[in-house]
Amino acid sequence: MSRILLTGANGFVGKVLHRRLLREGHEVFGTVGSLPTEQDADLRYTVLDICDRANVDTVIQQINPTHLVHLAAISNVAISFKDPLLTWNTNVMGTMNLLESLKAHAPDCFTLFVSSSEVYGESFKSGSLLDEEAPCAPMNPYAASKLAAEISMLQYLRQGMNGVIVRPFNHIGPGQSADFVTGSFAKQIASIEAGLQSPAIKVGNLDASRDFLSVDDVCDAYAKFLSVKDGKLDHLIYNISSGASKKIQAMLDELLKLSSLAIEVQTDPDRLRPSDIPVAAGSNSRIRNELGWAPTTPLSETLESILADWRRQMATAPAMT
Ligand code: A2R
Ligand code: GDD
Repeated sequence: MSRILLTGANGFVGKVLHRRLLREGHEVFGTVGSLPTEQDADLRYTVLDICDRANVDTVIQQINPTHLVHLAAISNVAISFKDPLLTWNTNVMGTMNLLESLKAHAPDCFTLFVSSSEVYGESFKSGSLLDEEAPCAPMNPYAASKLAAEISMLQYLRQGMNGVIVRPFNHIGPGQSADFVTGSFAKQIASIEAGLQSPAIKVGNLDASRDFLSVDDVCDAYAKFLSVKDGKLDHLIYNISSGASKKIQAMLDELLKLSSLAIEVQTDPDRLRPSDIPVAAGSNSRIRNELGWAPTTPLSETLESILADWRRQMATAPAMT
């Protein structure tokens, strides 16, 4: 049994992974920036601001983890454009606080650092499936901060720390915030169906394509990394991707088809970014060959479950005045 420290435990991925690791019989210590107002009864959290080094030291010393899964981050690209300082402080210095603390107090801990496919940035413009050797050329503050955190993590790995860097592509599912594309579209459709919004959906760039995965498949991958014996992996960096990309327009069409209402589509200039990766798709050969991981959830099933979740939430939302 492992003692797993899970940062970002009340985030979208953290909640799914927390339950999954508990089901597998691990001891899991989920940390959160601040306690949620409504807490899931089965999940218990420790408050930890990863930007506060003293707080990090206290928690690492108390828990003495065998594994760290580092999810906590400013995870939204649009927010990173608005607040790059917060993004860098959290994503880079927060990560370094954890690594420094592990080096001092739990040097044998295995760290799974969750980076992002966003680090490839401009390289996606080649239009080909990118593998882990593709050059990294971030196109936004979020991606730049994740790459900086990767570079700092590599120093610790070179100095003998045990761990791995993963680059997940877009992962979606019920529970994801409406700040992300499928959550935004599904929430609006459910609001319209519930009579809470006029029958028009606001969208951003529909021409972009992304490599989408279900959050459950991504959590499967994370669990596989944690179960590798002695943390001995052949590489330091792994993509987590489906290997195919899908247009945002096609995702919208599929979600709209799940509703019987006629809904107008309106471009909202506020949803367009100063720069947006046009097409993102990643090779998953490395993780497939070395860990035997492959995604199994059909995208259509994931979209249905996201919309069903928003319909449930909207059924209890206050009516439009
Ligand atoms: O601050 P909170 O309690 O809302 O927790 C957020 C946490 N977080 C922090 N935790 C500790 N100290 C901080 N200074 C701090 N700042 C943020 O990170 C939140 O629960 C979590 C991120 O959750 P989400 O935004 O829902 O991200 P998601 O989709 O679960 O992504 C997980 C990871 C991230 O590293 C992404 O960049 C990557 O996967 O794609
Ligand atoms: N958020 C949002 N809202 N995006 C929209 C919208 C909208 O209304 N309309 C179109 N888009 C487009 C965005 O311009 C982008 O091209 C695409 O949909 C996906 O946007 P997001 O869902 O916000 O995700 P992301 O690709 O910027 O980043 C996500 O994936 C990364 C992995 O590749 C995040 O989950 C990151 O944390 C993650 O690292």
